[in-house]
This record gives sequence, C-alpha cells and structure tokens, in this order.
Amino acid sequence: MAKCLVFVIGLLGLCWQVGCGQHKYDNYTLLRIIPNHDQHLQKLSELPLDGEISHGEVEILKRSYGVNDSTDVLVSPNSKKLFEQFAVKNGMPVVTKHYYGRSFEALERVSRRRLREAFRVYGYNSFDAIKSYLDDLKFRKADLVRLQPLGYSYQRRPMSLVKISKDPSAGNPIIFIDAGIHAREWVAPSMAMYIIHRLVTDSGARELDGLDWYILPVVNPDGYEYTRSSRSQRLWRKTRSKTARDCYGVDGNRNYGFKWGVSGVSNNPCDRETYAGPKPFSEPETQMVRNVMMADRDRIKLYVSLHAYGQYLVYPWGYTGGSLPTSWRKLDSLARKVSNAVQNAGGQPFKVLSAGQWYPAAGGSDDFAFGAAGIPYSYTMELTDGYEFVYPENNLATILPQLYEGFRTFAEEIKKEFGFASRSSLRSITK
Ligand code: 0X9
Ligand code: ZN
Repeated sequence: MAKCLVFVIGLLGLCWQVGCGQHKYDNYTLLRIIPNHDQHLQKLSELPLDGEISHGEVEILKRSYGVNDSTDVLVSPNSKKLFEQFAVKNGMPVVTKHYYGRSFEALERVSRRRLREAFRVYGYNSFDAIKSYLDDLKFRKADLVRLQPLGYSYQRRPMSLVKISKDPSAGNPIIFIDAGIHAREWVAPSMAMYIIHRLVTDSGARELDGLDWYILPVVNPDGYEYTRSSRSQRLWRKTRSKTARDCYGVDGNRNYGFKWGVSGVSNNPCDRETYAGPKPFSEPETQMVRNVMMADRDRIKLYVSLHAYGQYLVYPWGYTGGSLPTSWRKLDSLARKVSNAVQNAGGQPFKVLSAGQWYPAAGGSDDFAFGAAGIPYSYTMELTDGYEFVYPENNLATILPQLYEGFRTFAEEIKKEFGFASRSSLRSITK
C-alpha cells in the first residue's frame, strides 16, 4: 500500500514537471533564420546564446554554411519570442513554421501500424525488419553477401557489417558506408539499404568489379527504435546509454577519438544534442565502427557516413574551419563529381565544403576515418533538403535512385585511383 502511494506521488510529480499526456515538443515551433550577410553568419555561429536561452528549450537542427542558407531552430513556447527578437535585432529574416502539425500525428500512426511489417526498399523500416531482410539476403545471395557480427548495441541489439564482394580474397579497395548514427535521420538507413539492394540486384553492374563494399546500415539501432516508438521521441538524436541520473545518450558523432572534444561539443550529459560522452569511444556503437575502420584501414579507400539533412557533402577537417588537409582539392573535386552525377539524374546538387567551414565540431567519424585510420577519402553526406528530419516516405522511390548515381560515381573514381588496373599501370611505369 505504502509502495503504491509512493508510486502515485512519483507519477504526479512527473506529471507536474512535464505535463501528463503532453509531448516534449508540443507547441514547439520551427524557426527558419536566413542570413544574408557575413555578419549574420557570425551572429548565428554564436548560437545557442548562453544565459539568454536555457538548455533544452532550443535545438539547432541545422546550421547555415553561407549566406542565404538557413539556420533552423526548434524553439519552445518560452524561448520563441527571445529568438525572434534575436533575429529581428540583428536584421535577419525569420520565417515561422509550425513543426508538430497533424501530418506528424498521421505519420506516427502509419509507423505504429507498420511496426511489424516486412522490409520495404522504399520505406522506413524497423531495425528488426532490416535485420531479417539481411539475414535472408545472406542466403539468397550467398555468392555476394557476407554478414560479419560486430557485437551489440548498448541495449543489446545485435549489429552486423554487410560485406558485399564478388571475390573477397582479391584484396580489392573497399568502400565503407555507415548510416544512422543519429537516430532521427531516418532517410540515412534507407539510403544504406537501397545501396545494398542495388549492389545485389543490378546484374552486370560495374560497382562490384574490383571493389568491395562494407555497409553498416544502422549504427545506432537503440536510438533509431526509440525515435520510432512514439511521436514525442521522433527527434531523438543520440545513443541510449545512461549518462547521468535521468539523462541518456551520447552524440555518436562527437564520440570518436580524434581531436575529441576540442570544438562544437557539449560536456553536459543531459544535453539533448551534442554531448561528446564521458571519454572517446565510450559508446559500443562507435567502437564497432572504429574497429571496422582499423581492421581494414589499408584497403578502405572511401568512407561515407550518411546523415540528414540539408544536402551537404562535407569532408575533413570537421574539428576546425581554420585549416584544410593537404589533399583537400582531391576531396573537394570527388565530392563535386558525385554532386554532378546526382544532379544529372534529376536530384538536388550537394553543397560541397569542409565540415569545419560549415561549423566546427570535433569527434566526428569522418575526421577519425581520415585523420586516425588514414582513409584517403572521407565524407559526411547530409541527405535531402526541405523537410527537415521528417522526410516523406513517399518520396524515397524518387530520390534514392537519384542519389545512388552519386555512389556509382564514387565507385568509378575509387576504382580509377586505387583499382587493380591503376595498380598494374603503376607497376608497368615503375618497372
Ligand atoms: O553535426 C553533425 O554531426 C553532422 N550534421 S547533423 O545535422 N547530421 O548532425 C555533421 C558532421 C560533420 N563532420 C564533422 N563535424 N566532423
Ligand atoms: Zn547526423
């Protein structure tokens, strides 16, 4: 009886704090600020404004990379006015867009209904559906597909690396793609799965000649499933490890052990966005990606981490905007070729620049791949623009094939530079 009373009082306390039946983002507004001057960019780079806007009330969903490229912020009812004043005071146009409308509720109903549905290539699938599809693929396409168990996520979900190769013993250059380190960026795992689908179904495709592909479609399955569990958690970003009393999750893309913590991170375990973790590689999920990179660091020539949103294709360094790698021209030129290929297929071009010039943030997987594992081409690809994180599922059938053309270009170019033909022509030159 006493226990029961304690429970009820606890529940009432919780209701008082967050409001029963209410969701974290109820009445939040998405504000879109458009800088049209260098000074505006400077002002925006100072966000969030400490002291003015308390933590948890404002989430920066996307930053500007230059003038006329929007900064998107999700603001609570309390901080909306402050933010609008900030924009107006600094002379920046600000557009208001309500984020949690009825369409979002409908989306939740769909995903709930589909919780147990089978895998769909042009869809947002559950982690279980993805896993079953891959387990099955391993048998259906045994000549091409192998699954390498990597370990378990924090909540004990089994993770496997999908290895696709016509000849695993040939020692081909490897393209390594991962997706879904950020839970809410649903389009990324769908892109990764589409790449797998194309690689195994396109008969006569050249992408598998002289190249091996490693794909990890959901790096953060705990977070991913959490965003699928309810409308109120749709915008969760981090992992789900317990980091403090009542606080969960680490930003996996701040957790890699290269220049860890030097810029663009939060040290507060309760920060919903960019907490870097208690130490580098504190998360089993980032450890697994690191292990894949390090085990084949000599053969992996291209690493692409799939994210959303904004249609950016960025390369190291991410931890600083103050310097570029000596090979930045090569990184830049390959990215532009990829962007052109996507555009020629009817897709949107990418904004190409270094990640740190966009906004500095340390501990990303791209910097680790490039700076620590020595992978010569490393990118973060931010998929889609115009719908923030809730990209309409109906559009996937249009955009995934367009984006795939970018991956074909990646493959062609990596083969040209590192493939068997290039190696033998090199040998004949050096002979
Ligand atoms: O901030 C991030 O982790 C990435 N953007 S996202 O909106 N998907 O969260 C960009 C990462 C770019 N790379 C580095 N800063 N190292
Ligand atoms: Zn991301």
